[in-house]
Amino acid sequence: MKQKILDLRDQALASIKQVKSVEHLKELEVSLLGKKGQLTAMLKGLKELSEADRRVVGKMANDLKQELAQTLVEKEQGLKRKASQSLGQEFYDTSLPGRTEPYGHLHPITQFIREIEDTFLSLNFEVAEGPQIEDDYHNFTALNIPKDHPARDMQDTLWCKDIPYLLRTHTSCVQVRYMESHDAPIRVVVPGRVFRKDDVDATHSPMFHQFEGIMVDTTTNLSHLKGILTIALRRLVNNPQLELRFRSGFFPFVEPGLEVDVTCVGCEGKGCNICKKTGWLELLGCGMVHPYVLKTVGLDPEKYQGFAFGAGIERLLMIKHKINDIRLFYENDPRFLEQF
Ligand code: FA5
Repeated sequence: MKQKILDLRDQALASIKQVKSVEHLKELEVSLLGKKGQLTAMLKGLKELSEADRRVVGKMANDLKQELAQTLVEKEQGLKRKASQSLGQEFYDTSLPGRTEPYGHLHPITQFIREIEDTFLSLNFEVAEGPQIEDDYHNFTALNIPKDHPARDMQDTLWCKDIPYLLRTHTSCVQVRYMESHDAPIRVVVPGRVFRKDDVDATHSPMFHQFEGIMVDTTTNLSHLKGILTIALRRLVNNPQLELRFRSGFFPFVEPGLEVDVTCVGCEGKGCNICKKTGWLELLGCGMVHPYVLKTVGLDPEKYQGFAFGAGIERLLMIKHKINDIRLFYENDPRFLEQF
């Protein structure tokens, strides 16, 4: 019996080695290990042996059964691998549904900058941009904020190390650059990134975006400023009833100067943490361009006058979509971004 098992092992392993297709392998498996297979027949014959022989021979037969089963599995994998290699490519199932990549889209701030540009283009403004790394002259001095003037403290500045440049604290420096290189009449809007050493909270970030508007002509006046701002802001937040509050404010580069607030998104004007209990959110600074600035850029203040404004883009988007924390714009959480 022992010899028979050894013979069967030699013959089975040799046959498995010679098989060339999975179909033949399956037939061989049945003839060896199936219900009527050779090894199964041998196992049935064990009962005729003495108990001592049965233990030894039984173990040999069971070991062989395991060895053959393992060899058959490996042979099958080898045959399949060879078949797919001979096709010259990995096997793939053409009936599976196709995989699609998730689509990306523009960040909500970029989308909104484009809406701002479209809105002002439709009001006959041009779009301009300027450098984010600025010099002291364009960010401060030309805007009537000389060195050591306390108004410099209104915008805590990030200065470059060892070189006389700074990260622009507002987009107003592009007013100066634009007027230096263009004659009146001027109508231009300037969206862009600005930087301040501000602490972070629900409505403040050290990096944020502003859009600056400037219009200069011989008769441009405050009523034009109020009209243009009201039309543009209502259109941008998609709310024809948006309430604007104009109150006086100080900026050295405008005279008179104004600040514009809109109803708080968090509480609809009742007072909450976002608006520091005032019911209003500060949105922008504006006013009539100071004669000093006009003179500095080479425009005659006796002939020309104009308005300028500078608004926080994130603040306006927060108002539009009732977003109560500015930090959401910078965290890049897809659950937030996918809503735009
Ligand atoms: C200015 O930056 C002036 N350059 C605006 C101006 C332009 C006045 C032209 C007159 C004529 P202010 O510092 O107030 O002003 O900032 C303007 C707006 O930017 C604010 O009303 C607010 O909406 C937004 N803002 C200011 N600081 C932050 C901040 N840290 N995070 C987010 N938004 C801010």
